[in-house]
Amino acid sequence: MSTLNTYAPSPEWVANAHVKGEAGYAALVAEAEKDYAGYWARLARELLSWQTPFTKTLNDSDAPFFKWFEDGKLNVSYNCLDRHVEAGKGDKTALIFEADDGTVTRVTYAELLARTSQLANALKARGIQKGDRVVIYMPMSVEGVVAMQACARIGATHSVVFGGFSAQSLRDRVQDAGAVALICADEQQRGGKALPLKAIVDEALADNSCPTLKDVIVYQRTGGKIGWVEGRDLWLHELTAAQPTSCAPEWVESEHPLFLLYTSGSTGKPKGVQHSTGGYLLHAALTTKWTFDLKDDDIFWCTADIGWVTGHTYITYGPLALGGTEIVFEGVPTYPDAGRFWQMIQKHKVTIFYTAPTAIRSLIKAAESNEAVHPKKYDLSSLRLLGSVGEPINPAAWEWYHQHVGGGRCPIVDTFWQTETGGHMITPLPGVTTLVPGSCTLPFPGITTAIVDETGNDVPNGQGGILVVKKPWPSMIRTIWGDPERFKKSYYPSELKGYYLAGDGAIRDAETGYFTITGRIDDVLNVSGHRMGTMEIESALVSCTELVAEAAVVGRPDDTTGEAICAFVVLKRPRPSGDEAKAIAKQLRDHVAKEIGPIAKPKDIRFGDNLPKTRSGKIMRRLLRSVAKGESVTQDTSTLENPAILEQLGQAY
Ligand code: 6R9
Repeated sequence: MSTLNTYAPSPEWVANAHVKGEAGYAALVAEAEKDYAGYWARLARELLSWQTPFTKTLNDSDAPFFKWFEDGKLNVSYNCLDRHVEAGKGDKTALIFEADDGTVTRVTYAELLARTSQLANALKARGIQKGDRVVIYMPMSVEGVVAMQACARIGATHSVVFGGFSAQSLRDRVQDAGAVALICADEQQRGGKALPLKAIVDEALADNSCPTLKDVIVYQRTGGKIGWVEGRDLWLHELTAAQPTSCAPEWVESEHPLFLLYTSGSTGKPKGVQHSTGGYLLHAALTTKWTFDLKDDDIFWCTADIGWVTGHTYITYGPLALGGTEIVFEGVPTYPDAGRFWQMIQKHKVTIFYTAPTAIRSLIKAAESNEAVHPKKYDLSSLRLLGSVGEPINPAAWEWYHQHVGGGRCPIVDTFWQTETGGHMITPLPGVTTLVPGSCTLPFPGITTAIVDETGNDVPNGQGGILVVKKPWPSMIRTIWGDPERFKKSYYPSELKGYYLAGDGAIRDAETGYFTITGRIDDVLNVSGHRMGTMEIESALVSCTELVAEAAVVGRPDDTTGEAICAFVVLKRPRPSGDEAKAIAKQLRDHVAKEIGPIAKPKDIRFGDNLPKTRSGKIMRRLLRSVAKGESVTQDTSTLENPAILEQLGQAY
């Protein structure tokens, strides 16, 4: 670590942050150590408004199905909207929406509450009630946030599906969740283009493939031409127009499922990660307050999509729970040019900016080849804090972000967390932590992350191992929707002493104890910060039955996207080469895009007459990873049944 720069917080930061200095951090950690439940109970009372106060904090009698604040009742939308209006902040801007074409719309807390209430009333009028599941397939929009808040208001459990997922992926999620309604837009506007959403919904629902689903509610974004199914499809504006702008919130138990969010695991089938109401909202609010140091006059911008967990916690819930002002951006970082982020920070005087390393790396590339989109061409002096999420940030990108975006003055919080954890787990706090580029530093106060070996024993600092969380925490995943056994097996394997298994490897610095994440230890890839299971992509490839006999997918390092997807494919016809191989590779990519979504398209496709296998028939994935990286294979190939295959795999298309 000595070769890297370190950055201590300035005295101003230590003096003014919500958590002040190492002493402030140590006091919180000590409080949590002394009385774990008491610590979280105190924070839950301070940060959230409860309709029925809880008297029990943590129930671990049915571990690993932990319950938090279980006899308390609250409503998330009340906490995010009403209470700020009641406190006289109705005229404060909640959302600053910037459309793809640059048009800006501001929405106050009072307006957001009115719109949420109207949609909540409309959903109730359609018979949707507490516990029903509603799928949301929306672009980045005020309406997307409203849809999530409206579900929360009536106690319906939402499941947002990212707008880049295919009809097949959408259908799987609607079916698995047993959704009764789907809220979508006619189209989404991104990068100057209108892209279909409703047409994909129609395809997903064709042939009555989702019998639980009764209503499709359509937000008119572009006015593009769409198909219409009478008796099923409804315009959002028609449904809400006549609805009253007030709607009594449904008070739900703290453990009531606020949302399901599907994410990739080691098997082919995505898992519906189920989150709670009270515990989730507590950590969303608390981490927004302490990690981002959100204050009343901040302009906060998280660039994630609401289709991912980052958009849930740090757009729809955390900043609103604290009554903050935030940006919601419809477009893409490269339109009309790669200066869009910097231009928007300048225009809206953004103070806190949270994005992904992959975006930073691609904007570095763009800035290096075109001065005009370099951040130095913009006035970014409003910024006071930067954040990173989704994948490890390499020190070079960190330094560039720090110097060129943060002007050397803004701390960077490199936040490690997962869909399953609900909010930040390991992260610097800006008024506390001396930063080291590439390290997510230390656990959030109260979070008990540790590094252990395969049997759950602590490994010493300086030695890598498996990242676990020793104690349950309020915003943890509650179960996998419909599959509690898979929940236990995936996250609480018996050999790990009851610790939560994150699925990442990590190492702690021998001197500082700082954590560095070394990457997934399972078959999950991280491409541009998007999680994808290798098995999912393999199943998509082999579902192209007319062409593909067998497929194996691995990741390899990529300068821009972090990891890139490499597919090894055995065709049902002779191994192609040249133009034919290129054409087939394109066909396969298109097929994967159709099955899962464009984000899952393999970057490299390599064809072989077979895959390298052991004599017992196991695909040698370690070897494939070396081939994908372009390394000369130094591993022992003596167990390889067909060594000649290796040469065939040398060419990537
Ligand atoms: C929030 C989110 C989770 C996986 C996680 C890890 C990787 C996320 C990271 C990071 C290193 C960070 N990851 N943040 N790795 N440093 N700051 O991204 O959730 O989509 O579920 O992905 O992403 O591998 O296990 P999710």
